[in-house]
Amino acid sequence: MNTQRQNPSVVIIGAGMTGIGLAIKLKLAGINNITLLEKAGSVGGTWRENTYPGVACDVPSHAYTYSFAPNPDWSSFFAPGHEICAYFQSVFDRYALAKHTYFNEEVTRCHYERGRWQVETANDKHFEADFLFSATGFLHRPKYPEIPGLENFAGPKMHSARWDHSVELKGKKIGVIGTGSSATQIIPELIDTENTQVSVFQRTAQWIVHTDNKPYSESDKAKFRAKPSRIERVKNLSLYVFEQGTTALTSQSLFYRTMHKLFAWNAVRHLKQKVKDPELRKKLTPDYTFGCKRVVMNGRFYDAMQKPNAHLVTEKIAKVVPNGIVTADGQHHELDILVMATGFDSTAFMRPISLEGRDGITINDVWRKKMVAYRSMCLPGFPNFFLTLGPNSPVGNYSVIAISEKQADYAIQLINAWQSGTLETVEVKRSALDSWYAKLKGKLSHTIWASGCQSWYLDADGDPLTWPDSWKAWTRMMKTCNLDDFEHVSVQAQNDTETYSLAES
Ligand code: NA7
Repeated sequence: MNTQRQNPSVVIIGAGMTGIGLAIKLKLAGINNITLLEKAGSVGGTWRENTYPGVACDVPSHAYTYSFAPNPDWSSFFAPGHEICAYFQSVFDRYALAKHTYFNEEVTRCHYERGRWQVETANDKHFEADFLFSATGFLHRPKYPEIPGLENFAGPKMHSARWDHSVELKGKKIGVIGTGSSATQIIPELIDTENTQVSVFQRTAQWIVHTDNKPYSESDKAKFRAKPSRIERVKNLSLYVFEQGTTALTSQSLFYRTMHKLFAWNAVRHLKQKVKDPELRKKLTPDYTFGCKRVVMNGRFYDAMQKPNAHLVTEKIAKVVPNGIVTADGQHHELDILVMATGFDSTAFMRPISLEGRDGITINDVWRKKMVAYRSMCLPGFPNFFLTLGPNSPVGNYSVIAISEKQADYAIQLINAWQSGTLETVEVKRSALDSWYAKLKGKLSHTIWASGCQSWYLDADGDPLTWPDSWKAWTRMMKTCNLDDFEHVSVQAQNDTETYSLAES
């Protein structure tokens, strides 16, 4: 191993789920010179920011857990947001990451100069590193609706990801725009709050898979503690179900086409069983293919929408006025509070951070035509830079923790290749990115996500930003690095007697 490269320095932007997991994976791989830069004052990323009533994960808790830190203490099958945030804090503490972390340090600019990454923050601090990781997540920039008059609303108005807990909800007329995963968690809570009237403005009906959120008793937790293999069983079974669901959205095989039909049939059956009023049922029935938008996992929304203080509005919103919303049919819906559960800008990725690679090339230059990254992580012109949860990394509804761990393992293989001198720098070839994406694109156009609905899975051209194949295919791809796809493979290293092997991790 090249002695100068034995102790690479690494900067990770973001101390959320991905940043924490990545720092730990690097430490476990013997890479200890790590700096985590976090813009907020605490860890947790999206789970710190989303504190709306009812916030919970839509992936089972034991499957939304780091492989190296199982948690016997989850309170329920789908854990609430605050508990997930506390879990990340506990893992952060257990692995002593505080000494690596700078809080309230918002990264504004990163540029590659003199063979290293120069990182600047809003506080005018400067960091330098051999490797740079963006771990900013992809659902962190709230998307506000563009509705005439929105700025004129006189009462409290808030995005689901910016919940204002000082706002009194009791006795209020509340409008909720949106019926996605966040909205369907918030709405039952608002409806069950004393004396509220809740108007739900639905633009598109959702496909909803019914989930029961079973609490874990103290005795369940004791059993998990006594026998960790029980946790593994629950985790593996949950992930298996998600894996099958994902394959049903991407595979063309008869078996999975049939499974896809069964998923859709089951969702319709659930809707029919739950919602008795035919008119309400019709309004809640989606008119596009199952899975085209991210499938909503929820067990309370349909019941809540049948309560007397729930009002489903499907007329298009025409404008917002100081005391409510006026719909296209001219009806005025009087409101005291307006909630915008309108999702996130899923295409921002690390932006607005200014990212400049070799020779001044910027992220906006490289993404001008298409937002793509080789294996969703590497960009030509950006040596020793890794994007986590980048374009085409969502594998259906699969656990993003599992995805981010595989990405960490993949990056570590490439860092090891750099350490050994096999790669002078870790920089993917443009041709490799183009041919990788060409193969992907061929498959993307046949997926459910490209079947004609609007969703946060799509880029500006309408191409899905998801992985178009199974979880198994994705893990196969991430297991090994094809070094021929990278620039600057060292001739000396190629001739070295000490051969470098890409170990499976
Ligand atoms: P989503 O899934 O993007 O849902 C946003 C919702 O807001 C969806 O129902 C949208 O309707 C609706 N929306 C957005 N803009 C408007 C306007 N202008 N007018 C009316 N309705 C609007 O965001 P979530 O926060 O629920 O979930 C994001 C992810 O977080 C989720 O997938 C999980 O992975 C966790 P549309 O369907 O576009 O017609």
